[in-house]
Amino acid sequence: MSLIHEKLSKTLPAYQEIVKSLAKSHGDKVIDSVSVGALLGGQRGIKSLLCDTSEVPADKGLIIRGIPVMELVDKLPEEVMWLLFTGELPTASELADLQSDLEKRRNVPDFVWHAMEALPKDSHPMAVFNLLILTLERDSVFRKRYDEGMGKDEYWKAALEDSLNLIARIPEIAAGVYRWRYDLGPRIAPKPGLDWAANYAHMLGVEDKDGGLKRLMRLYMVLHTDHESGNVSAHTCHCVASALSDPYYAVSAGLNGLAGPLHGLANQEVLQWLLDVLKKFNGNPSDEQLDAFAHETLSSGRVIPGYGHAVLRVVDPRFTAFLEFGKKECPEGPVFKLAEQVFRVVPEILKGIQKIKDPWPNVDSISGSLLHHYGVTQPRYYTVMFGVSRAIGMCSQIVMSRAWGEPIQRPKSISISQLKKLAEA
Ligand code: NMX
Ligand code: MLT
Repeated sequence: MSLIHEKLSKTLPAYQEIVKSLAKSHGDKVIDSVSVGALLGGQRGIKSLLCDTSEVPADKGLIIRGIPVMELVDKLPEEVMWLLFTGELPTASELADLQSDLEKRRNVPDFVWHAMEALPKDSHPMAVFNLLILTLERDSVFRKRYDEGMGKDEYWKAALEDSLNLIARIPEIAAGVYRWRYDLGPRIAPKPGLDWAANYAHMLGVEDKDGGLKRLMRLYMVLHTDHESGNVSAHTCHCVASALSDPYYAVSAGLNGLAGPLHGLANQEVLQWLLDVLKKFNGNPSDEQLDAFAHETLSSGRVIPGYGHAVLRVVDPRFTAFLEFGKKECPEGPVFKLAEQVFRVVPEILKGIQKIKDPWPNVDSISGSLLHHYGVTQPRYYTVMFGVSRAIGMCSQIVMSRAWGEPIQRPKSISISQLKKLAEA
């Protein structure tokens, strides 16, 4: 048994007892209410989900298991993975055990590549990536064990098996999509001994002379792992997994939500927007030119991608982490410099628009400028990278939910006329 199994076997069963006793002793206690505005406004702010892996206070941003994300920027994604699953950072031997466990599990079956090669080349990389994750469902341990009649207290163990297999294989799948989609030549095999994120960078096959892409990928994979459970991808994943669909179904479903332009696809939209600016002004613009370009975008009815957030009301700390990385690693890169300039110009414009609640940059406003600097120049691929990392958070949330025994989700809907009646009563 790997150390992560051992550790969770000791800690997870207790959650079910806590939840059972809360339901028994406080089942009728009201912790929130639903206003008409909240119902019509995308359920914003209603406390109706459980998530132990991370939290996102509006005035602070991402905190993973009690640790602010800015304190995790020098960690490896595998360390943050251990933290998400167990609630603690790993010791050196726990980290080594997890890394060797992932290495043993990472062989991608041939049928995955056959499925990829059957698709039209101009498919969106996110559609290809999500579909390939779904093909792995064939080997789901959770589904197999469910069919054999496993008991409820075994659910989290089977979900953990699928999660580890999925996380082990996902960088190779994502890199395979990149090389196939952009005709970059044969797939590149993982390199034994390289850490998870560096191996992903290696398998992309992008020239990485000074190891900058590997350093960026480690940070990128840490920053995107989790963002509590109300965001579209995590929320979707929870809902699907609550029907006891296995982690492959649930993560693939969550990633389909990530592919929307208001969520994870915003990183693609941002880079495209930045490249449009550079093209229009034949290089980096003046602040006045950039201001005019942003106003043009807004007056055409579009959003400024990478700005605003459903929860945050401050600069996203994940943005700050990338900004600091860029200032150190590529301060003169033209796209990075433009992303910095947008940060200086755009919040002032958005602050002047009353309906916008958060004028500040989110993680997507800058990530692509760094990828572009290191030679990953195809914006339509960027959300796949977000997805590789977010799969870790989604899997940790699935395992937690199966451990505390989350039942099938089934909120109640009402019709517009019923809402009108209730509102006017
Ligand atoms: N540019 C223009 N308009 C905006 C922006 C923006 N960046 N942000 C919000 N608004 C508008 C929004 O469209 C809405 O307009 P309307 O009432 O006409 O529909 C109004 O301001 C109120 O929106 P908020 O309550 O401030 O934001 P909400 O919680 O509804 O949405 C986002 C949050 C993130 C969807 C929104 O800020 C947005 O569309 N931002 C740009 C896309 C983006 O960067 N998404 C990535 C989010 C992070 N992620 O990785 O998932
Ligand atoms: C995320 O990382 O999921 C995004 O910032 C969106 C969100 O939290 O709503």
